[in-house]
Amino acid sequence: MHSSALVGLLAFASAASAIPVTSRSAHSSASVSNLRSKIKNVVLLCMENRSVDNLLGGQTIKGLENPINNGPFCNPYNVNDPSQGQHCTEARDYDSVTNDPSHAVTGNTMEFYSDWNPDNQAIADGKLVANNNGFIHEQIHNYGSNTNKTELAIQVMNYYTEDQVPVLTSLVQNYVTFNHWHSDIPGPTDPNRFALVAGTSGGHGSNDDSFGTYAFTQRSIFQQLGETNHSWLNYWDTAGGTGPEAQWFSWTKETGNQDKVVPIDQFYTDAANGALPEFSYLNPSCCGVGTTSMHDSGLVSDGEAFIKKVYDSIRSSPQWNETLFVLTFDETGGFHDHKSPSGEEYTLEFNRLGGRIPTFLISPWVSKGYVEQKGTNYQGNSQSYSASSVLRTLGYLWDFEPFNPRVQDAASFDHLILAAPRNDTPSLLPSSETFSL
Ligand SMILES: *[C@@H]1O[C@H](CO)[C@@H](O)[C@H](O)[C@H]1NC(C)=O
Ligand SMILES: *[C@@H]1O[C@H](CO)[C@@H](O)[C@H](O)[C@H]1NC(C)=O
Ligand SMILES: *[C@@H]1O[C@H](CO)[C@@H](O)[C@H](O)[C@H]1NC(C)=O
Ligand SMILES: CC(=O)N[C@H]1CO[C@H](CO)[C@@H](O)[C@@H]1O
Repeated sequence: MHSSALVGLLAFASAASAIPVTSRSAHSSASVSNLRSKIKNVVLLCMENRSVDNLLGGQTIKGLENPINNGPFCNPYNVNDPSQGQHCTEARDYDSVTNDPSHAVTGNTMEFYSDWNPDNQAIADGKLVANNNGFIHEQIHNYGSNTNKTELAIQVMNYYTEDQVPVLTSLVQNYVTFNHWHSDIPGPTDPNRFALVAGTSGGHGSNDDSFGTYAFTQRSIFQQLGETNHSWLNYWDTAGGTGPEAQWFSWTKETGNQDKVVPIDQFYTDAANGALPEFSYLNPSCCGVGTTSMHDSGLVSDGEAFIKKVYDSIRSSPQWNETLFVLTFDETGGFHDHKSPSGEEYTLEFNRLGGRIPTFLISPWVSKGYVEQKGTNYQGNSQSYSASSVLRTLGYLWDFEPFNPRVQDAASFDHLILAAPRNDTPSLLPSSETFSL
């Protein structure tokens, strides 16, 4: 056979295949040029405070490591006194968890290491490994005096069934779900949201007052795109509660880009009119019943209704055929997850990842019902994904260098973009009903 015919045959075979190429081809010029030729618009939605084992714990798809596939997983009521018993993961959780589990740096440390002050050097040396055993202990420590301890254990250990989260179940079955996507910082909301748009928490480990004041001088994705003539808008739910991240950066104000922070309702009309910018960053509302972020105190079903509304409007948009919708979370919210934060050293320099969070790629250009395992960094090393993976991949799409070594070292997901589009994507997601125990 003539060699060019063989090449043609192979190209056809790979275009027709539903199986994506391995993460070993991430960062390659072929993968990057495929990404650039297929994806023109990216929609990024970051929800609030849920772990993989909590929200996707009942998903039966193969390859996703979670309580229903690999559990049950158990935590003791007291990490220092096994005689107090334990609670194991079960298939039921509340629609709203009012005793917000701790996800501050100290709370996360207890949850992962069963100790508020683990030996940092032993962790750095790999001698002390997280056992993910302290979730109930931390919850009882915070709420135990007046509250039924079994209820507290259920709050952090139990998980949602496929029926309880029909919108997410449909996304799992129709698109790409990551098995190893961790929050960038083992701590709370704002530092993790900062990491998603800037690749760093800028040294911040808590939701301190400096967020929200155009105070940060770090380079953000908004500045990067603005300076290279790529269009962007930060659509936010004006009920507030998360971000809007574009307002955190001094660049936004100094360059007169405050008007790029717009109400979320405009997202739906822009999608319908084929007028979405190249980069749409979406902020859900938070926190409590009636808000959309899936934050513990809100209803998971309200969050599902919001995701459905966003999905349905992108899916019916004239821009659908060129759009990649990335749905992720900021951090684990203090809900149990059995996977250790893979990681480098534990120090307050924030060079260790947090727990696993649900993350999806949604597009006609990704495989159906595919679970992605670990990724690969630019040097070919196996790596967990994290928020920095978004900036790493967007750098390939829109031709910019990683903002810092952490982003440079992140696994990218360009290889998950197919060579041919699918024509079997659901035109609407199912409706979510409110449920109760
Ligand atoms: C998407 O559809 C438009 C309009 O039909 C077309 O011009 C464009 O080439 C398509 N994009 C891709 C990546 O197929
Ligand atoms: C605590 O909660 C559990 C689980 O809901 C329940 O079975 C138990 O009766 C409760 N205990 C008390 C003392 O209310
Ligand atoms: C962006 O657009 C402006 C105005 O058209 C132009 O002067 C500038 O060179 C462009 N910058 C880049 C990086 O393309
Ligand atoms: C929006 C928000 O802040 N959500 C929760 C997640 O984490 C932070 C930090 O601990 C909590 O304050 C919030 O309740």
